[in-house]
Amino acid sequence: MMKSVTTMLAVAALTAGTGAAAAQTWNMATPYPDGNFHTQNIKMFIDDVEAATDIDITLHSNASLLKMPEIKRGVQTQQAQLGEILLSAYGNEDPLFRVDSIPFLAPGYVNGIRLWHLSKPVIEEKFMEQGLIPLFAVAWPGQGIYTDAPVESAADFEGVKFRAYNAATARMAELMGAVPTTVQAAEIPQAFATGIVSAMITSAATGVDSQSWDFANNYYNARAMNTKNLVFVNADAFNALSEEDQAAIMDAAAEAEIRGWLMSAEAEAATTARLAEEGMAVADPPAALLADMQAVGATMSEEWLADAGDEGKALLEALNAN
Ligand code: PCA
Repeated sequence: MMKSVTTMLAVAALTAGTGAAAAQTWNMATPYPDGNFHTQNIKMFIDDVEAATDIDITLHSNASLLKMPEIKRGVQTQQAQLGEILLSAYGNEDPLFRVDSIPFLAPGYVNGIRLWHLSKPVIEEKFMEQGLIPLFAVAWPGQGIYTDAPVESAADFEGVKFRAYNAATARMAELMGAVPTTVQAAEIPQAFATGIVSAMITSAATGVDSQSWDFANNYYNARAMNTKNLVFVNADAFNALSEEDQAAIMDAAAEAEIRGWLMSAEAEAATTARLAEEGMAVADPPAALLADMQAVGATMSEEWLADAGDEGKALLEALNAN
């Protein structure tokens, strides 16, 4: 008697386990806080996927499961099935991953979308080779400079401890005469409070996330570049899904990409206004600083081309063709 009940339960468990619609739980690791527009967009993506499939997705935002530099590896090893990264922070793996962080190469959303579409096939291929499938990419708002005291040109950054978030912003700081230190977004307030850095380049959105008015008086809205976040899924986890579930994820991703860029543009306006409301002096960069940053951008484009070879040359030619 006992035995047959056990057998029945075992059979039931096996049947449930092999059913295509079996509920499963996925984890998603992201680096940025809940109030950030990227995270809000990702929550809507998760809602869409959960509504269309039997997958339950637990979101671990604000680097709570994995720190940003660990997220790509964490998804490869299925510590999380889904992840979000700042693509350019992985720029040492491949020059194409960091092309969106070269100041003034493709500034603004329209250029940013062009650059994404032109670079996407190569980036996709490189992720696929690593067992990862890119789902969608969303740009940050334009990148500007935060300082405590007013500045006029790059000369004012000589020796200044400057917060960088990837190799490109570190190189930019260096070419401006500053001393870069890499600090993750979640650690910006502490880095300023403890004097590890006293200036940075980032978006108004990250300025609001880090309450930059507590440690900086000036925001120079240079709109130098719109570096992107990429959301991706572990390929084995994805390929194990039914075709319907795979299609539902791809549909939700396509929507999230379009919605995300619109949310980014809205966040750019709203968060720039918020910095001013909180008492920061928000202005365009002074002409001398802008010219210096553009010169730095031109140097970095050349350096990037030397690294990126024919693939890079073809990309920039396509970007500059009208
Ligand atoms: N925020 C991220 C990357 C670019 C941005 O606007 C950061 O500062 O880390």
